[in-house]
Amino acid sequence: MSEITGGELLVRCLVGEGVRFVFGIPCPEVDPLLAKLEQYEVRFVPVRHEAAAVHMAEGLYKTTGQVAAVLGNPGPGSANLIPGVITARHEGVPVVVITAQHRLAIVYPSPPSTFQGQDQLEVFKPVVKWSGPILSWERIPEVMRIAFREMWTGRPGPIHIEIPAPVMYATGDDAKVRLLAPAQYRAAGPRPSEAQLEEAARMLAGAKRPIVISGGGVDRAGANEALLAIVDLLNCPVIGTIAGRSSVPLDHPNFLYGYGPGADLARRESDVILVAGSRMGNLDIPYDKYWGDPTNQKLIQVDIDQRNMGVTRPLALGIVSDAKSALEGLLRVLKTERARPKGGADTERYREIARKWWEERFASIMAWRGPGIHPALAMQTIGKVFGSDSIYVADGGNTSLWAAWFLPSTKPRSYLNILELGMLGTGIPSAIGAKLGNPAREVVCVSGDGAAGFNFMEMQSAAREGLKVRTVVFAEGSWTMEEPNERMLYGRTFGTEMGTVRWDRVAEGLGCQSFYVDRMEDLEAALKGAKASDGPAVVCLKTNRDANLAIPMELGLRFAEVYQGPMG
Ligand SMILES: Cc1ncc(C[n+]2csc(CCOP(=O)(O)OP(=O)(O)O)c2C)c(N)n1
Ligand SMILES: [Mg+2]
Repeated sequence: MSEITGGELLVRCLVGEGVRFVFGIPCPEVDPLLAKLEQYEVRFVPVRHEAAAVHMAEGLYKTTGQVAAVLGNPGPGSANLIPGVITARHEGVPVVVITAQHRLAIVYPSPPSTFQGQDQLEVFKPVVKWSGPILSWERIPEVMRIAFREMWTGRPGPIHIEIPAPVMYATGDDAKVRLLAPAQYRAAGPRPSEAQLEEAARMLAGAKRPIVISGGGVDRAGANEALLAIVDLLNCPVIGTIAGRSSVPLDHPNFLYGYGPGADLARRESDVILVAGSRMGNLDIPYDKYWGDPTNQKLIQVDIDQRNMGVTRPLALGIVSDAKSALEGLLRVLKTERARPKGGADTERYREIARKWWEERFASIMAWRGPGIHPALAMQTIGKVFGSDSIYVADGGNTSLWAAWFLPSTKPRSYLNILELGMLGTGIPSAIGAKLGNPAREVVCVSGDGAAGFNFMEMQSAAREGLKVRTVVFAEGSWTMEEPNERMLYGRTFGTEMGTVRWDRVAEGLGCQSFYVDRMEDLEAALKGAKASDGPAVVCLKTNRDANLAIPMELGLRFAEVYQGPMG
């Protein structure tokens, strides 16, 4: 018989679920767990803010599918986790949130005398998928199973467990522990029925103008190949949603950018639309004017979550399933239905409209010769230096729009953005999480200077951990995205002026290599310098403020419709 602590038992449970990383700040209440991580080959990555710990877990998951755990001490550390946890909930990111707690004699309820007393279960309950305490050593494996089952039911998300210090320190007999492998206590799924697949295949095979819309869920489920095989089989247009930017290659011959007249026409003319892994939220402009008549247009939606079904567009067929098994099944049945590829004339027509429109919208930017640096042209240079094999993490307001338009096409799971909650500041920590999960790949964070300020201290975490993350801060000195409304309605700005920050100098103090660029002709060399750096590197890019403000009108209006509903 050997005695192990609650902390060690918890580590065993986490390892059994594939957890390889724990993010957080140490405290005595979790020391029994921290003391055992190395032995189980779990890497502890200390952070400078607990919310960033959750964003690191987010970057790791989005790029690899791996789940991580995050820690908060009783009171403040746990409170600090909350913004990260809310972001993860919105983004469908599974995370094991572990909050430490005092001995039960002084909490639940916490009297005013309890230092750092916070009844955390009540604080976390509304923001996680599931929350519960572990009140004895014996119940650790069982409660962890409940938590992991909840995490993987439907759309993944954060789950919360709380452990009072005495349970972490308690010991029990190793021999009495029976840990179950994931497949022994939960099942994969949900899966489509054969009847659903046949119905979907019939609709698509019989369609005159089928199109496919690919959302972020395609990336999460690893359904990219199956999706493209369906597109190739039907030879139909494919539109990527904003959140699903890396789910389809932007340079695929059937690709259509979703926010322009090419895709609008394709959506309007189509008789059967297959939507996979997307809620068709307001970012996907689900308004009638951009779609066909719903009485003639059949919509097939594949989503892991029943709650996302038919929310904005009426369905002909909803399939609650993980995208991979649904699309693989659909592909198989489509082949037996002898679906014929379309001639390609429609796709050509849409693409030509899209190409012309794009050229016109962005002509003035391409012709732009200063003064200073245009953020869009800077994005192009970043793409030129870092290429299509890198992982890109975009953060910020207008900066992230330029990134979406001008960074290159990427591999699946390789373009991260914050698209449901839109939490600024996730970029740098997410990039760190992405780098931990993909040590051999370049990870580049492009960030607005507002966004960068939230978690810039994590560049020091990157330096300490020896992680070669490259961060480019677009430092025009403003919360630019908030400016147009002020200017339009009040003829002046208020509060959007941010002041000047020399991010390169801050970065130097944090132990990073640093570069400052204020002339376009110096940018490429600085980026190459960052790429060659032996540790994390920061490029402070002084961009032209007016250029950052000048989003092409039509695109600006589309974004206004995201908030205000359809106009005109
Ligand atoms: C945490 C948080 N606070 C506020 C907002 C609202 N918001 C959206 S974009 C934006 C401006 C972002 O500025 P910056 O990161 O510098 O990018 P820029 O628009 O200047 O390119 C703000 C304040 C938000 N999305 N997240
Ligand atoms: Mg800015």
